[in-house]
Amino acid sequence: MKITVITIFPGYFSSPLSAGVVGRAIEAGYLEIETVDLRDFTTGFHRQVDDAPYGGGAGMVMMIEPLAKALAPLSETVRVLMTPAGKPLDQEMLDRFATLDHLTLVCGRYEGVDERVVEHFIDEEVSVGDFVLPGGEAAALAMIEGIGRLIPGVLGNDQSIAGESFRDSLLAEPHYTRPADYHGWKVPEVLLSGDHGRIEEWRASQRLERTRRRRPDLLD
Ligand code: JCQ
Repeated sequence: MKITVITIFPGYFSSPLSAGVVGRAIEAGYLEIETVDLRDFTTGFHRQVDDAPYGGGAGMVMMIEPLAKALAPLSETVRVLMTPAGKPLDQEMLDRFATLDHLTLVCGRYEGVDERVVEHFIDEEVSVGDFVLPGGEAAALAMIEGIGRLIPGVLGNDQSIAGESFRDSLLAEPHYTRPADYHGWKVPEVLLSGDHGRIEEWRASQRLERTRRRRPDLLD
């Protein structure tokens, strides 16, 4: 799979994408990340990508010309704009994106992008949460990490993907490892019992109870 990222900060992605599961996925050739510097598509000495909004008001708007030039050759890909006004990202969307051959992520910033870019060059607008970032780079990185681990062969153990939070609309159960007693803080007895029926029953009830308390919206 290939992911093209359009950004004014192409260097932003190099260190996080060299680490961990996704770093290995890139090294092993499962995933290719191409960063495109939006300023390469500007004209003029100042390499300007933003301008004042028509109608007045605070802040700046990303101009159509550099984005149009960067996105035109990517019309065969699915083009996603990272924006707080987008559809909230969830595991189902990541599953779908992970099946694509080529995905393009556009990192928005300032007050937003000229709406004509969205109309003519963007397939989907995606948000990683109800908060505002200075730019879409961290949101794109979250997408890349979430997608990368789903590419067949990358994680090795499909069981760990099948059993995780959100896969069945439930939060994960609490986990424990050694020691069984840390200065008096004990691991739940059931996990030491060796009774796998009881253990799975306990885990299922913990997932349900946690979801009820923390994320009742997931149960609706
Ligand atoms: C992405 N959740 C938050 C900020 C405008 C395209 O327009 C804008 C993009 C940004 C950067 O992205 C986010 C974001 N998902 O803030 C303002």
